[in-house]
Amino acid sequence: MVVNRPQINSESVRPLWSQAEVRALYELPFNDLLHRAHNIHRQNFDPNKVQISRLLSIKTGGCPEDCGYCSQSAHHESGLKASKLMEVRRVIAEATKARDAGATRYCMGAAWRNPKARDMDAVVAMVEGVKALGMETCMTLGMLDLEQAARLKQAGLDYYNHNIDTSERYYSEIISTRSFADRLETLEHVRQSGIKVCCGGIVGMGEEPVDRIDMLVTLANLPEHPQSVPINMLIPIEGTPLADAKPIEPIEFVRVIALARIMMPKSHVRLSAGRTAMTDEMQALCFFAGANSIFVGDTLLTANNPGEDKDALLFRRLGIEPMEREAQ
Ligand code: SAM
Ligand code: DTB
Ligand code: SF4
Repeated sequence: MVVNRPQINSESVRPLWSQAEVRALYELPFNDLLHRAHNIHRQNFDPNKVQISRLLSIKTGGCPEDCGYCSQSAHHESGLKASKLMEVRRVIAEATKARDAGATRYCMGAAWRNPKARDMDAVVAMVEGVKALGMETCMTLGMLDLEQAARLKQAGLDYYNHNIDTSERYYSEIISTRSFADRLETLEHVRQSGIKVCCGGIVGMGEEPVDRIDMLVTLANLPEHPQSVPINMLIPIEGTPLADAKPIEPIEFVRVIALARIMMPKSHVRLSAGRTAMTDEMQALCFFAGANSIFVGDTLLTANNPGEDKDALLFRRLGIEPMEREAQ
């Protein structure tokens, strides 16, 4: 079956994706979908290079939001101990270790609904300090107003991570303390301030294929494609409402990666949370389908991640090399 690209929307230089068109892609025979995704991947990237990011939780737990998947929400009994904002010099010391181990991007995450005015000086000092190490910087701090986004841009922040997580339809099943529209608003502030957008979502939260498709349609139809698109596979956390969610079937997960690659050809597609539950073969299929970024290290923010030894071995077996840092 041939799936044609839609007409160019008169208001946009970029064709907009329709639900029907993406569904047709999603339902292609697996080999046809992968062939298509891999060709697009090769046209835009070196297929044997994967970008390496490292995460640090700079403020853990006690979050006022009620995201049903998250260990850090104060609404759930996950057993996680909450902590205060980390000291700037500790953050720089951790980033130095990550740089020396080969990471080119450092992502700092805080369990906040939004940063308070009193937090901004420390957060800005973290961006400046990590930047001075020669790394790309990324932060994920919850909602930002335009002024906060501009301040982070001025400090040298390269990326801001803010996920839409799922479809607009399914969003209220997962989170009740904010709306899908709130998410889009912060993304607009980030874009307006000139910071690159890192935006993706989670699959395996009991959603239907239509929700995965709608999520990707929203991402790919944003005014600009997010430069980075993290696709997380739910890590079920005990004590959270999604602890027993039905896992996504591995082949379905690879299909989501392939769609993200086809729909956002020049974006980095990150194989994010959930790799400890994936076989090497599943990850290899994801790289073939167009994933070209991962988080390394034993821990993500609070949950486990394959250690660096395991990833180094996987890269060797697949002939994959770390991608150099982008020219600034
Ligand atoms: N508080 C900020 C926010 O929500 O934007 C930043 C940190 S938050 C933990 C970053 C992202 O991690 C979430 O948007 C979600 O996509 C992902 N995430 C959190 N818990 C997860 C889990 N258990 N499994 C998979 N992804 C998860
Ligand atoms: C993203 O999309 N995934 C990362 C990063 N952005 C901040 C976070 C994954 C978190 C996994 C659960 C945890 O470690 O608590
Ligand atoms: Fe808070 Fe972010 Fe976790 Fe939601 S995902 S509970 S906003 S830390």
